[in-house]
Amino acid sequence: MTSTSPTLEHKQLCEQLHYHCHRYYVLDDPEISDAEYDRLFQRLLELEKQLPELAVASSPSQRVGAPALDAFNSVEHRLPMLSLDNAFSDDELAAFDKRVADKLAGSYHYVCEPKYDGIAASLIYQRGELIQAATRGDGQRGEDITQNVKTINSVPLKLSGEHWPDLFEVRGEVYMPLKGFAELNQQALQNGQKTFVNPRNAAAGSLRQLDSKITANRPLEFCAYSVGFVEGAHFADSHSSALAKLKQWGFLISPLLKRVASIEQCLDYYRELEQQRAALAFDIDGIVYKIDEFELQQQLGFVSRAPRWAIARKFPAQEEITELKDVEFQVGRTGVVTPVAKLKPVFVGGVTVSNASLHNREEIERLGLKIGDSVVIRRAGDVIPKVVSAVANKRQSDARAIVFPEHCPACGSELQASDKEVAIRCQAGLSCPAQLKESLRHFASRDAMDIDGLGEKLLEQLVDTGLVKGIADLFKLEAWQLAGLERMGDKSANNLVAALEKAKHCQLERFIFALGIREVGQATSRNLVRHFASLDALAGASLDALCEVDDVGPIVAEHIVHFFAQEKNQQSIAALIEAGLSWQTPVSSDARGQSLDGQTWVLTGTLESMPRNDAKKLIQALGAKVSGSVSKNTDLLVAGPGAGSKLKKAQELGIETWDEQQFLAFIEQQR
Ligand code: D41
Repeated sequence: MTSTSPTLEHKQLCEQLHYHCHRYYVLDDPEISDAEYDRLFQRLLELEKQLPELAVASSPSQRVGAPALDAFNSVEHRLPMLSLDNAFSDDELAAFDKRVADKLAGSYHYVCEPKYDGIAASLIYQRGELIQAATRGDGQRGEDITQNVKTINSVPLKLSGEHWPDLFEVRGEVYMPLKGFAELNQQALQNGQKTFVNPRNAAAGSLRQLDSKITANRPLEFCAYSVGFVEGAHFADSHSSALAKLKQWGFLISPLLKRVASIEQCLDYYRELEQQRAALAFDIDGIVYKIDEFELQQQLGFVSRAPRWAIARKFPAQEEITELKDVEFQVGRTGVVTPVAKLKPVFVGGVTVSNASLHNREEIERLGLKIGDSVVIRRAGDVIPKVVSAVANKRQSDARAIVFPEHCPACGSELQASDKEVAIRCQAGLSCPAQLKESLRHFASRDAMDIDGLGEKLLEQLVDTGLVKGIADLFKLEAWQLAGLERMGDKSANNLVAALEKAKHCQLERFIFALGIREVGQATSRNLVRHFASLDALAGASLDALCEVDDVGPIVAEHIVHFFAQEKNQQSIAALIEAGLSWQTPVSSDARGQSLDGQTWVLTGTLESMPRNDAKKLIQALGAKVSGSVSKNTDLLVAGPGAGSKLKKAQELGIETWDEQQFLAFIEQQR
């Protein structure tokens, strides 16, 4: 029997763990299960416990963190870490390109890359092992954060491949992906700790920990964007080829890089990325353009602290400061009273914002807000604007406390705080005009009963004039009553009556969604119909029976039972049926052309012929799931114009991809 020596076993384990860590964190394509990885890792720790000399600096065990430091050492950068000049408009970018063209004799290329919104860092590798990591600091000197950087899973502790220089520096950005950021803040909330304002602050705070065991639990990533000093082999003639080498050696390189030959293409890239920005997994604050050829970079040289061969084109800011002028209290569909910040209008994330959600009383207390404060507003992508903090030491003496109402601002009934949740609710149900309006709005919305012409202003009038006191009253409206309302002519009145008539014949799953049962969204409604097939069966279902439905847990089940147990809801449904509402249960997908049961499709880019949501419904109606991200389990990707990283990933994974024409042709066949 042969037994491997502990040293050899340790070496093999290190190699396996480096390999699988790279596959998981850099390539996003693991080969082994998490459990298997953990088993290898535990074995490594066991060996190092027996023979502590095996725990060398490049061992994967170093990723769990080291003993806490008293302070960070200061380190001097061998080559200064330069800053980037900014261009805030197309004109400024064109002026930059003109300066470049004037200085260079022949043609040149640009590499376009997203500007990650994180913390710049310098990593030094000797004989292929990470020996030091530092912050950028003032560009001349930074802080030694080696222990912290070692905990970042996408940083190779040992390089793969070959022919790396003996000693060299890799520069890049440490950042926190949005998903990890959301989870971290969620945890902080649950533990009663302070949340981070944005992913950038969270990344900075995580890197600044003297105890690297804390950093090890923070979801950080490192994306390499340039090479600093190099000793030994010269390995590239251009920025793009240097990055390609870094990729081979195990670094995460932005998947969105593009090499282009003209400033027009640089502008196109900006527009493309601006479109994709909201869907990216991480925050970016602009685009960086770099001259690709190293020789030309050298010819261009530097001005003070910034290279003449690179520039950052900034996106509109996602955070701005403005004044909190007042706080209003809105009553939602389920009676929850939400404080809403009324702001001095401010341009942020590409739109003018004058309202922002404040969530609940706890949030206001956490932020320590008063009316009159200067507040930081954040609007990322298409997310609802949020007040993220009050600007400390800018408070005026006349700032007023925010007082929570004791009575519903819409119906005057007494508000109640439940002990199970933070929310404060109006208990009046549909007799509260605010709840009635919100319920009607939800009922009529596109994804629910899809009643055309029943806009917000009209609903307001219908409730305020008393024409509609319950949802079923909608179907009793007559054209002459409608025509008497503001901004309603005979034609729109007739159209609305026709739309209501049409809506009477609906699908059961839409009707269930339209009822507005708490936490029952479109997907759950669909699953409920698949399972129970009729409204009566659903209304009579027990908690246990409900829990058997896909995606339904005890809480949702409870909401459903509670909803159907309430007499006023039973009356509402009876009144709707009385008013002529009827529905068909869905035709099983087998009855039509091809069934997509069990398949997972992904939609990306914009579709020209229909909103993406409609395409989603068509696919779901055929039995497939529609997922937001491409993985090995994806069966097919439909890519419209502007498709980016998802398309690329699908191609890399060899997943079948259709353009819009192919998709439309397929849908046509199914009809
Ligand atoms: O993604 C970034 N934040 C990023 C930052 C990037 N993609 N490229 C960068 N390139 C440079 C030069 C051209 C100076 C090598 C940078 C930065 N600098 C940078 N980050 C912070 C200061 C400068």
